[in-house]
Amino acid sequence: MKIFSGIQPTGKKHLGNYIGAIRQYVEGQEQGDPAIYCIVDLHAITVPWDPTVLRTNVHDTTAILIAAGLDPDRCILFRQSDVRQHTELCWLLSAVTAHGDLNRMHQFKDKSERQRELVSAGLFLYPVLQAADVLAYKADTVPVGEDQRQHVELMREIARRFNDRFGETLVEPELRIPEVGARIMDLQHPRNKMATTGGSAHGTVYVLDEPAAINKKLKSAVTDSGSEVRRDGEGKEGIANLIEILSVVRDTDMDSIERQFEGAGYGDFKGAVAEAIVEYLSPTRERYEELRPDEHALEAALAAGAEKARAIASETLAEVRGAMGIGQG
Ligand code: AQP
Repeated sequence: MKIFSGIQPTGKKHLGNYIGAIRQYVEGQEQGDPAIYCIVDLHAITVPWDPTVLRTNVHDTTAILIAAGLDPDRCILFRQSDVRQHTELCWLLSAVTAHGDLNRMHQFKDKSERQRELVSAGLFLYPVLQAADVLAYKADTVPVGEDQRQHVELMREIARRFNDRFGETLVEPELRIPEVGARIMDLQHPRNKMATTGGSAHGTVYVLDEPAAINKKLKSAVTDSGSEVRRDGEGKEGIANLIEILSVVRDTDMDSIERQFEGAGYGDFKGAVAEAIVEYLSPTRERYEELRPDEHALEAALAAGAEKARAIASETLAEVRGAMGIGQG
């Protein structure tokens, strides 16, 4: 089974990214043949960016992924812009992508509303580049959080349309969303997902947060005027989110968490969630501190990954170009 997933090089990955995606990447390393993970710097330029910061962020994200458990010898970990087949395939796939489909994408609507100066054509084409990322490797499975469901459905549609028009060439990938933790919510605004852009500072727990910062954010997490630690009922989004987080980080089911905290106050419950998150993230933060200074080693890992990725993607591109009548043939 070929696994593919991409992650943006926003230097500060948050708990939602970790639980929804990075945790699945590490598990996928055992099942993937191969498991391919891409740091998508070309996606990062669809909204305003600083060139120097972007390079730094790629290193930060690489170090976080390795610190979390990705082993560049057991998976293919690379930077998107190092494999030019992604951009070429994006253009080729744009020929079989409906403008109307791109117009319906929730992420485009949300992100374009937030742009003050320029809504770039790149932001509109973001899902086509994402389709190219996955389809270039003929991946069977795409592990992502719930927010990416619509984009994966679109890439399936693009693969189908390509195959109908040019013959069986591309693979329609399956979406893999975790049963628990597919949509971690902002601690201050529990009806909104925890997010890199548009999230609240106190409601977003970062993978690299120190224990004191995590405790403070959990202490001020929004709950409700009730007192019961349970996830169903009017206005329980905040508590439900904390139950879900605790369930993932402790690897226990949500019912037993509700039973354990029956009769306990919200203060004690939040304290337990904070402690569990600190314990969950600390090994990654500590390992990150060791890995991050050696940029040479990070670049070497990315370069080796890009070489392996290029070998696979170039084969697909040759088939796609041939099928479409592009180039010499
Ligand atoms: N709140 C979340 N809960 C569960 N999974 C999540 N993901 C994102 N937010 C949550 C998953 O993380 C992976 C990487 O996402 P990305 O590459 O889009 O990185 P990002 O830009 O840092 O993610 P955000 O927070 O979603 O930022 P915005 O909103 O600015 O784009 C994906 O698999 C995603 O599903």
